[in-house]
Amino acid sequence: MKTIDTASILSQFKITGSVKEVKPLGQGLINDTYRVITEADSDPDYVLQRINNAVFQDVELLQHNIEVVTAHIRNKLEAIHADDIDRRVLTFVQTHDGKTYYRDKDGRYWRVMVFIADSVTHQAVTPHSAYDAGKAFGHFEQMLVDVPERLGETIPDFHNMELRLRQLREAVAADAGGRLHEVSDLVGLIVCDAQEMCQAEHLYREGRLPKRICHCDTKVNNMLFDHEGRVLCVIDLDTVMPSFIFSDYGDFLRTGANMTTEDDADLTHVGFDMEIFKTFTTGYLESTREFLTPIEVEHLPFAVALFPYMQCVRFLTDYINGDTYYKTNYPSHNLDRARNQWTLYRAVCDQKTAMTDFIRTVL
Ligand code: GN1
Ligand code: MG
Repeated sequence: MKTIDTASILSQFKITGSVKEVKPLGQGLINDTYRVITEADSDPDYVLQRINNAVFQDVELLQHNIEVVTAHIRNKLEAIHADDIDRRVLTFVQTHDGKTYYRDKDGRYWRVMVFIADSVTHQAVTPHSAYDAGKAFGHFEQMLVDVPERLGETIPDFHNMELRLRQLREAVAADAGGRLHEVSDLVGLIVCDAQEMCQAEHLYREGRLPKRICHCDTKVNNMLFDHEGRVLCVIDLDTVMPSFIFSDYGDFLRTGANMTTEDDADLTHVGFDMEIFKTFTTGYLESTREFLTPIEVEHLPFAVALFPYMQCVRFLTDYINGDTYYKTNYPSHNLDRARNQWTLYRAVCDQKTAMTDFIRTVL
């Protein structure tokens, strides 16, 4: 990788103070993120991020969405006189020509946010933090139900199951990585359930399911907590776009309620934690019950199954393509991820009735 002249990039932005150190931050699979530490305590630290424009091809639209959403949330927080607003919503730093991103001479895109002081991220959830996360991601959606303009999709059809299956079929047909013979069993299993897993797209076409502004990457590590364990703020806003609320609800449980990490190759570790399901669902419904429609509520258990299924399809597609999308650490990494997600999907399917019953009792 080419060395990055962070000083020259940072000089494009209206940051205050002088930079002491720039070091890598976080574990995202898509963007490259750095923490920028400034000399004086009176100056904030910053987060410098290279936007992966192979994944997010319309950076202008992406940053526009983020500007609209953060401004909308800030207005709402101001209206209720919330305290500590700068730690409850992200602040993007402008460039000297008034943009929230900078394109360097090599065509790479950069942006800078204020680092939220005294905040931590968690990689795993507890029943307690899952409740808080449910409330916070639900509240995030609730604050955005009345965004005054139509936002674009930063990755078109990002969580469209029909598209993801089409991409799998194309990968299978091309077999670019020469790996199809290793995975035909899993491809077969996926195909068997394909029809059922495309329900949301059907309902949408029939006009029975709305799209709303969703976060679309609701992992616990995409929220900041204070040192007392309270949620401060939802971060990683690249995928904020119109989607089915299933995205936020289902994708959180995909990582949060899996009893192990999404790439654990020992499938005996994979399982669906009903305790996490219950607390997350309780928090989520507290924030969203006012605006969710009966069809949305009824399909929440479907959403819990949809996301491991979809992520299995996405990892498997990338494996067959020869690992062109996700960062991998070893050759079978994407395949291990795909088998892990399939195992989780099966575990979730076994709990469908229990999930439906629980949601009924909450409501
Ligand atoms: C990617 O970079 P990260 O970890 O936030 C991906 C998600 C996947 C996830 C799987 C834009 O998110 O959709 O669920 O990896 N984001 C994009 O770990 O594709
Ligand atoms: Mg992330």
